[in-house]
Amino acid sequence: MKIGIIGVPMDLGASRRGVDMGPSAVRYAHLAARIEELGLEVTDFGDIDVPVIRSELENIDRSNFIPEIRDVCTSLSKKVQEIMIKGFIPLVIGGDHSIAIGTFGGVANAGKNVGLLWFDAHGDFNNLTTSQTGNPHGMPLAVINSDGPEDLVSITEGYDLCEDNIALVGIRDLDYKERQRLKDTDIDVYTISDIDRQGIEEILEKAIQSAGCGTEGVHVSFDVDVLDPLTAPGVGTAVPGGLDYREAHLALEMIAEAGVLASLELVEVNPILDERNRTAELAVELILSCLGKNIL
Ligand code: HAR
Ligand code: MN
Ligand code: MN
Ligand code: MN
Repeated sequence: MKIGIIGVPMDLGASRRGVDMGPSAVRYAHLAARIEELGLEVTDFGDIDVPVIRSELENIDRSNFIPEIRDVCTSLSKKVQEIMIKGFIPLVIGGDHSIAIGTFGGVANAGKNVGLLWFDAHGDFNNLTTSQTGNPHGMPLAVINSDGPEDLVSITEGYDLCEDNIALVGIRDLDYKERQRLKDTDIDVYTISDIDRQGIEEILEKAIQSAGCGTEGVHVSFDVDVLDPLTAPGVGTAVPGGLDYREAHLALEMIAEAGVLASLELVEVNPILDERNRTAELAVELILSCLGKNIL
């Protein structure tokens, strides 16, 4: 297995600044060396260029940055597609979750038939009309499912991802309209309360089966805010009551064990809010679990 790292230092899709520093924080937690220790080949392809925007953005509606997000996602999509065709498993490090549009665009264009496993506290299923914040990082799943600003939708267009092959895990914070929109789809939503009742193992079995059914593999998009903020304080948009340390590891270990991983993305690490880089260190550990690290 060859792993190709791509960093996307962009925070233009979120109100809170800082997730643009996520790729550095995760690299400084020894991402590449730790993957090599697993016996895998690693190439770091560096970062996607992201325009530098002045820092005083407090009152600016982030939907104004859709052209910049489109450009970043377009470059990312090309890079992901290119390395995937060369036989790498893309490992994309964000960045806010709007980069998922570019990552998935690349995976989709690389010619593999994949499903999508989305770990998140949020649904990321808004569009410009339903969003209460205008923040594009609350929209990428809707965009991938062909609803949203045309500039962004066009990046994943041409790939027919069936709603049946999308599974969300760990959800606990949906906006009112977003919730109804999700219910009107065939997307499988495994909420945190489903996990409370059935346990993470049973939920992952179902989610992997659901996302992967009839495909050649799954793309995993992991928003670190799916984790409990006590375990992962350095996240863009913290929501109490998330996955604990072992639940998150087990979920990713099960993906590795199922042998279905086509590509992996980890987003929303915010070093400004972190404590001594521990969320980035956890991010590295979780990536290792997803790439097949066993305890024994
Ligand atoms: N649903 C809210 C919104 O649309 C919050 C979205 C927060 N999104 C992320 N990514 N952190 O999951 O604004
Ligand atoms: Mn998200
Ligand atoms: Mn989220
Ligand atoms: Mn399904």
